[in-house]
Amino acid sequence: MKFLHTADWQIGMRAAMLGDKGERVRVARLESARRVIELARREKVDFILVAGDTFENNGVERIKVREVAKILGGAGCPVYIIPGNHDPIMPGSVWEESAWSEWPDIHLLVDQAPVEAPGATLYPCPVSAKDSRDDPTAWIRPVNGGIAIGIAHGSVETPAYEQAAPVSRQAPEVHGLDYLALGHFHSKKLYPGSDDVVRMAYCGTHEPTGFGESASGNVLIVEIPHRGAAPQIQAVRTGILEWLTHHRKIEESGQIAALATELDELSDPERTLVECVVGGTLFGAEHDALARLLEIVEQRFLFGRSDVSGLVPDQSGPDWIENLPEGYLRGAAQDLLSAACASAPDPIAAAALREYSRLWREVTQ
Ligand SMILES: [Mn+2]
Repeated sequence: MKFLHTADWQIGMRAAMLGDKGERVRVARLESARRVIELARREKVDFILVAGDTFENNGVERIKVREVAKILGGAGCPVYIIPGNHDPIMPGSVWEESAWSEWPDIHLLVDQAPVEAPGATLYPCPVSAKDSRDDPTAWIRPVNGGIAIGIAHGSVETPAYEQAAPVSRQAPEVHGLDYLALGHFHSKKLYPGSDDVVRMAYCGTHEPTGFGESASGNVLIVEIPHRGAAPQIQAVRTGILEWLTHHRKIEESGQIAALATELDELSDPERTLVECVVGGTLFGAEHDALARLLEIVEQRFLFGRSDVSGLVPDQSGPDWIENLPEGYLRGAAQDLLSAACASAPDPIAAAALREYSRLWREVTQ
C-alpha cells in the first residue's frame, strides 16, 4: 500500500512583503500543486493525504477554491483532506464551496471517525478552530487489525514552548498507528520512535512559503507493506521557487567579493529569492565589492533583499574616498567614515557612507 502525504499548500497566500513579485509566488503554489498530482499519478499511489492548511484562510476567493478542487479531483485516486488551523471547518469556510462535491474522488474528512481507504483505515483529526490546546489525536483507537494511518494538523510537543494543537511525540506508539501524517510545520521533519522506526512525519509545504524554511518544497511518498511493518518514506521535490538565505559574518578582506561572486554564479536566478544578511567588518578595499554585492542581490533575482546594517567599516579608508575631489566631497566622506567606525559605531553614518559610495560609482562609471 502506497500513498502520497502532502500539506500546507497555503493557496491564497498573499506574500505581501514581495510587492509585485508576490504574484509569481502565488502562481507557483498552484503550479507545484499540479506537480504533486502528476507525481501521485506517476507513482501510482493508492491515495493522497492532505494534512491541513490547503488554503491560507477561509476567505480565499472561491475561484481559487474551485481551481484547487479541480487539481485534486483529477488525481485519478482518492484524495483525503482535513481542514487545518488556517482553513478550519466552520460556517462560511472554503469547505462549503459546491466544487468539492463535484469531484467523486475528493473526501473531506470533517469528523473524528475512522474512514476506510484503499488498503488502510484512516483516523482523521480535522481542525475546527484557529487555536486549540487539545491534542487532536487523543481520540484515536484503532478499530481493526489493518494498517492504521492518522492525519493531523498541529505542533509536535517539545518542552520549549506552549503550542497550538499539541501532538504527542509518542502519538504513533500511544495510538497504535502505522503512520501519522502531519501538517502545520513547513519543513519536512521525520520523528523516529523508540524502535528507531519513523511512523510520524511532517512532509512540509509543497512549495516554500518564505525564507528560513530548512526543508520545504517536498512531498512524502510512503509505502507500508502490512500492519506493523516499518514505513518506507521517500521525500520528493515538488517546489519550483528557491528561497535562499545567506547570513555571513565578514572577518577578512575578500569575503564580500567572494559572496558577490557566489551569488552571481547561482543558476536559475529567475526562480530564486535571496535574503542576504551581512555583518562583521567592512574593510577599506571591499567598499566596491559591497556595492557590487548589493546590486547583484537587488537586481539579479526574482526577489532580493539585503541587510548590511551590521557591517562596521574598519579604519582603513577605502580608495574611492582618497580619490574624491579635495574639499567638502572628500571631507564629508571622511567624517562619515570616522563616525561609522568610531568605538561606538554609528550605523546611520555607515548607511550614509554606503549610499554615498553608490552615488559616487554612478556618477563616475
Ligand atoms: Mn497550520
